[in-house]
Amino acid sequence: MDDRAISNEGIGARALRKEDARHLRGRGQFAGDIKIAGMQEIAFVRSPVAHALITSRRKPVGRETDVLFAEDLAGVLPITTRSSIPGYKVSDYPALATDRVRFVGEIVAMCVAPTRAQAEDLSELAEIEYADLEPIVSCAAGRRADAPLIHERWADNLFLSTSFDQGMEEIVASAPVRVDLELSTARQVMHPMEGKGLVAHWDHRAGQLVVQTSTQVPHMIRIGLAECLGIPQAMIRVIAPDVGGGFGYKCMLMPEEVAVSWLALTRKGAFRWLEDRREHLTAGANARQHEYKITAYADRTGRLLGLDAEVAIDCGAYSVWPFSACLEAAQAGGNLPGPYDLKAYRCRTYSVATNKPPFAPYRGVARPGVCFAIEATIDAIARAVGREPWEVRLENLVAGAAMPYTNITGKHYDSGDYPASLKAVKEMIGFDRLRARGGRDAQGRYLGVGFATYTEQSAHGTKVFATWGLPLVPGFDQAQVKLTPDGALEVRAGIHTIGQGLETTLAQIAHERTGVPLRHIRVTLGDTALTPFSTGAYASRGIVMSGGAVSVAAGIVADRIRAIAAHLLQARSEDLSFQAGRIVAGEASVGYEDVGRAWYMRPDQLPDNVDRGGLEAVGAYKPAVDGGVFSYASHAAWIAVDPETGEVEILDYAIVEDCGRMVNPMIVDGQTFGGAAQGIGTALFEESPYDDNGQPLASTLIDYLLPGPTELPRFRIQHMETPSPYSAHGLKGVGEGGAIAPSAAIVNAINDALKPLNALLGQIPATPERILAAIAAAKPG
Ligand code: MCN
Ligand code: SMO
Repeated sequence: MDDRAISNEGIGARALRKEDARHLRGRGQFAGDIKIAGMQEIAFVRSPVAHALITSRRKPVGRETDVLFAEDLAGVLPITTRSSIPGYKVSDYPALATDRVRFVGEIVAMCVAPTRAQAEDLSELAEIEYADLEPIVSCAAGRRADAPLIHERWADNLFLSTSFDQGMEEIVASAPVRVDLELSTARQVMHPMEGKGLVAHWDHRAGQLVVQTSTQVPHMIRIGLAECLGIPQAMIRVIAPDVGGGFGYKCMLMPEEVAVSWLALTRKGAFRWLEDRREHLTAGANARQHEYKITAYADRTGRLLGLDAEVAIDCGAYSVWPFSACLEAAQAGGNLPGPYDLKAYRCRTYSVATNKPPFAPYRGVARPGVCFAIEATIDAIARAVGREPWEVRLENLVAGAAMPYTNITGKHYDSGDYPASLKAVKEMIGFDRLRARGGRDAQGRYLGVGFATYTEQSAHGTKVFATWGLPLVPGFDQAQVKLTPDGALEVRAGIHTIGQGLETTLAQIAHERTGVPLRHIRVTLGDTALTPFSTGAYASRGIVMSGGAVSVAAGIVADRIRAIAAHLLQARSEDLSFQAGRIVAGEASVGYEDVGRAWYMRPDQLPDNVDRGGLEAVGAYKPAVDGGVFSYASHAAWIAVDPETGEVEILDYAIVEDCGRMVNPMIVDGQTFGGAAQGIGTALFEESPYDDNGQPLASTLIDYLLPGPTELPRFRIQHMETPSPYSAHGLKGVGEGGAIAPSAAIVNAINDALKPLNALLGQIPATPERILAAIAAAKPG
């Protein structure tokens, strides 16, 4: 592959984002902006109780066709997520609850009216009676031997339990240092700026159900909808309009999508549902809630010898499609060893069904919890052996010289220098100066520094998903590139831009291969009728997978451009270069429009030896390794804790990051900062608690604290750029990374600050209450 940078618009350019022009002016088109004549709006009746039998339901008299119950949706199949892992239990997730509800917020009825307000009024008139069942609201309750069953056909409340054991026995007997930790992370909701929403209508001309849905994965949604509705995929067109953030929330098929699509299909009309913030907070899929019991073994210098862990995930009531309730635990078990060189590891995971909304992947998928857990463990070992945490961390990290390195859970770390990133971030935060400064500030606040290093697996292959039990999630992508008759370039890819900038970065890659100026490249994404297949934008796969596919397709078109230009210039095609928007041979040059005109309008003048493939090509791509390519970063936080109020202030935050070659360093910065902002939410603020009856306690943004600009530090970032040997252009993903480390770095910093008080925090978010409780519980040193 020709990788020479040919201009300042290609790979590596800080190009302005193409999508910003419309978004900054409020001219984007989101699901809420779509208007179709005669379109009706939907409101859902949702269960007010966590676990109950539905004993009766009655429609308001005269409005029977506008209020729909499960029995009305004849022939619609429940969302069923299968897994190839033995022991996994399938949960049938109905679009509308049939005879039983399993979480507060589960849909019981669908109401249709000309406006949302009228639909909501209607929803008050449906009469539904429930007979309460005992709710399960924690992992511990779900795992009790006498626990009531959430899915009556299951033998227990576990979606799955797994175990891994390699080399521990010897270590347990002989290790000189042992530390024990219990850690937990809160349940969270994802809060994209735009909630979920969709418009479904019947297109009479095409004879197709058209579903315009705010999604990260349009082609996957078509597969899932076809399955649930029992119609051929070709009868469905899924279009992703502008998407105001997804973060994982929009990478699954939702019951609302099935129900509203069914309406459009059967009534041949247009219908819309827009999630409101309260629905998102109380009924939307949840994320993050983990519990860890960890015992780590080390030598007297802090060298990690073995790790023994138990992880329980509060998975909610149903598996989401296609990722299942078990992806989180699979990722947790596989990633807990982190960036460290570990020779012995035991891990049991429990994916527990509870009476809460289903559990979905959220930016970082398990790794924010896992990073918090392993990094707290490293700091605990450092305390046990009396050394600085960064030193112990540094000595345990996989060394640069060991790359590529296959870790104990089989992850193939492809390239990079993890210790170098830690050393760099330690410099950047000014560690020695901060230590010399002492542990209190003028107001009496305790000061602390914390570090965290992680790997971010990106662009996982088909086998990786299969190992996680998900044979339906393939690891490859396709893209189409076409030179128009007037010399512009059209790029089409089935992935979608959800805020992460692919409209721009895919164009940069196409420019890199063809030399067509960026302003003449138009990128169309996320429409099953217009774009080749892609599984979509998730798992930090976009730039590697879709970028790779665009590179392949653009490479094919570039070769054909050269062949035609060579004829026009009477030069050898190897002697041509792309310069300043033209195709150049020595002193002579032609424009892309000359090539377009020659191929499309005057084929009679082209000699027979010119490639007949045309100026349009589909490229398919998967990286040279199936296990994904690994980005990594080290974060450092400097914080102050007020021992009177328990309040934390982030005084400085530094990141040293390596995602291989960066296509657009400005976007990589933005991705990392945005992720880190969400990570800070996880670390300090966000929590979706449930009471003993399974009622959600955070139903407004007053209860659920999202960090805003005033809570966020001015992030500082440095990049390392180690190209992956296994991906096109050496690219690695970066979309999730920023969110992974903040909890770890910040809680390590809090515990560093509170060391003089002997207080230790093992639960996030690190709210003032929890910090004061940790101080109160501290044993005098
Ligand atoms: N990029 C780059 N050079 C690299 C790597 C990435 O320029 N070497 C840029 C690309 O524009 C790419 C973006 O950074 O699109 C993110 O990279 P990648 O890791 O390939 O992630 P995806 O494109 O697959 O996007 C999904 C990813 C995930 S999984 C979540 S969750 C997430 C994230 O991206 N959700 C986001 N970032 C988000 N950003 C916004 N604004 N909104 C979301 O919902
Ligand atoms: S949670 Mo990201 O969509 O993989």
